Amino acid sequence: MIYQSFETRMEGAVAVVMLNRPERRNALDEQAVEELEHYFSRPPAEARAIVLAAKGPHFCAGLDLKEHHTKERSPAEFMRVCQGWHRAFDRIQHGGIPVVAALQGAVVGGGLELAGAAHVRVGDRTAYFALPEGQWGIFTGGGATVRVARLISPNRMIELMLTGRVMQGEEGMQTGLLNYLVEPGKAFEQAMSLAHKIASNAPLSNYSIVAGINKIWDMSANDGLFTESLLAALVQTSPEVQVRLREFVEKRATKVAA
Ligand code: 1HE
Repeated sequence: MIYQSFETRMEGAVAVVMLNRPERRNALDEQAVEELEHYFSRPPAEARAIVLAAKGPHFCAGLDLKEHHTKERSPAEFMRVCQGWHRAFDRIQHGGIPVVAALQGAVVGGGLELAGAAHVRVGDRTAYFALPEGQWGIFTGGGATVRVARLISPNRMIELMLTGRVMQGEEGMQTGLLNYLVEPGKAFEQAMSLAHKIASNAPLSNYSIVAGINKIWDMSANDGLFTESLLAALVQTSPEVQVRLREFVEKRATKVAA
């Protein structure tokens, strides 16, 4: 399938999804969100990790404000728009394939919600984060109250939204939004390198890591521990474990090194 809002390609076992509307700062219109849902619902069978990146100096300016302005949606219509964003970003977060986001420039509003659905975030020093919805008299609708609040804390999210303050990369690191902060222009390279490393893990381990940990976070401790034991029972007894552990036993495996 050819997508209008992003380009896709494979680099080895890593799939690349590159937002490609830099002239609109990669703002997300309805079509873009539908396309993201379509892609992340059926990523290429050979993909073991996905890098989500964007062309141009900005990762994503969030909701397409021009489309929203033109369409003058009713409450029911916009509720459906939001639920479309939720479906798409749920596919990213819970699809079972690790997603590494490469961020530069504006990562704002729905752009931050999109980045928040990835599992690892690499920002370069041009990246900045904001939730400027208050300025337009709107609210988040792409999952920030759940994902961004969980990443940076509800308290920080409330303050960011009330003041419209912009958070820079260092603060992104301190608050847990970013996993890596790299020099300008280097986010994609770093994200690809991490994705190749991630892709070398056993797929079932990766599935449990990205789909399991977030799901278990929503459960009671009791349910979480039970679910962990079920996941571990499946993963630890899969045939691939025998092969990988034989390498360890026969002293052929790479050691954990400080
Ligand atoms: C857009 C959008 C957009 C740019 N929708 N068209 N998001 C925001 O509040 C971000 C609003 N945008 C900005 O603050 C700035 O555009 C940026 C900081 C992202 C980039 O600034 P700059 O100087 O590089 O570009 P620009 O000149 O402002 O924009 C270039 C073009 O992109 C221009 O169009 P042109 O036809 O005049 O060339 C802009 O109109 C267009 N553009 N951002 C549509 N967002 C599910 S709810 C989610 C809630 C939200 O996401 S609220 C949106 C938050």
